[in-house]
Amino acid sequence: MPTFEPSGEKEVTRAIVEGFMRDFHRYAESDVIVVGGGPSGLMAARELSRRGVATLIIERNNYLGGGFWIGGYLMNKVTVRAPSQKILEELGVPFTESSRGLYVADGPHACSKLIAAACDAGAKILNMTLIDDVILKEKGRVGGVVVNWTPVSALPREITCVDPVGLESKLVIDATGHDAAVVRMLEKRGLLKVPGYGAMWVERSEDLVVEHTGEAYPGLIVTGMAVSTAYGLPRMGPTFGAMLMSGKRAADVAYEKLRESG
Ligand code: 48F
Repeated sequence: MPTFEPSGEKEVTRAIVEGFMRDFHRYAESDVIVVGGGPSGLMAARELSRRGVATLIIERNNYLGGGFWIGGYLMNKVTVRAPSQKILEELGVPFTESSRGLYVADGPHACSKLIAAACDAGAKILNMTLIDDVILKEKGRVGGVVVNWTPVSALPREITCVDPVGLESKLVIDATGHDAAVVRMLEKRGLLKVPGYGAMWVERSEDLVVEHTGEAYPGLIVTGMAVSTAYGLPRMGPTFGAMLMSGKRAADVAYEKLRESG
């Protein structure tokens, strides 16, 4: 039988508080904030982190992965169309070919590998955290986000008035899926017009989403299904290749912008 070291409750508590505070203090300012930890956001964060970019993922849920855990209709299989199976290979996700150029993998396996890849690359995660607003800096450029604990939003306003806090970054990536939460905040302020996503058409939507991935507003890059909402592009259903590729593209665009600005 193992004999455990004699750390007690207070040491456990201090370890958690100190670890959290160290990260929170450090990431009050990052190079890039990725809002949303689904497939596109995780991919973008992984690609940026592995290039040494300080990247913080903000996720409203306790868990990361968004819609990548399960495929369509609550079934545990996810699909990707060629050439995005190469990303599954890169992540070490097993898959089989279902029909020509269409590949299928287990959702939990694919999702956990992608989360691990983002963490291994050095991305930091702030979960149970909801975006409340954007920070607008010089010339109206997006310069970070305003956040609060997710549970605060579930409490009646009469009994809680918890001010949010601001986290600064050089760039923000909206990876919040169909919600396009950051884009919608700019719309609410009259700064963007958002058509919302169109009807399903998988053959068109994957190419279009990757093609339109990029800066939608100064300081704000859009990736994944948020692209479809932002530009009125067709939705694609339970196929994820474009999410992975769009995440990669968002990272490339962000990296280039960081380099340009020195
Ligand atoms: O929805 P989600 O998986 O977005 P995605 O990366 O991938 C879309 C696919 O899952 C699927 C599809 C195409 O295959 O149609 O839907 O574009 O992940 C979005 C993540 O963002 C979080 C949300 O909980 C999820 O994990 N999120 C959404 N709004 C907020 C947020 C918010 N306001 N603050 C923080 N996180």
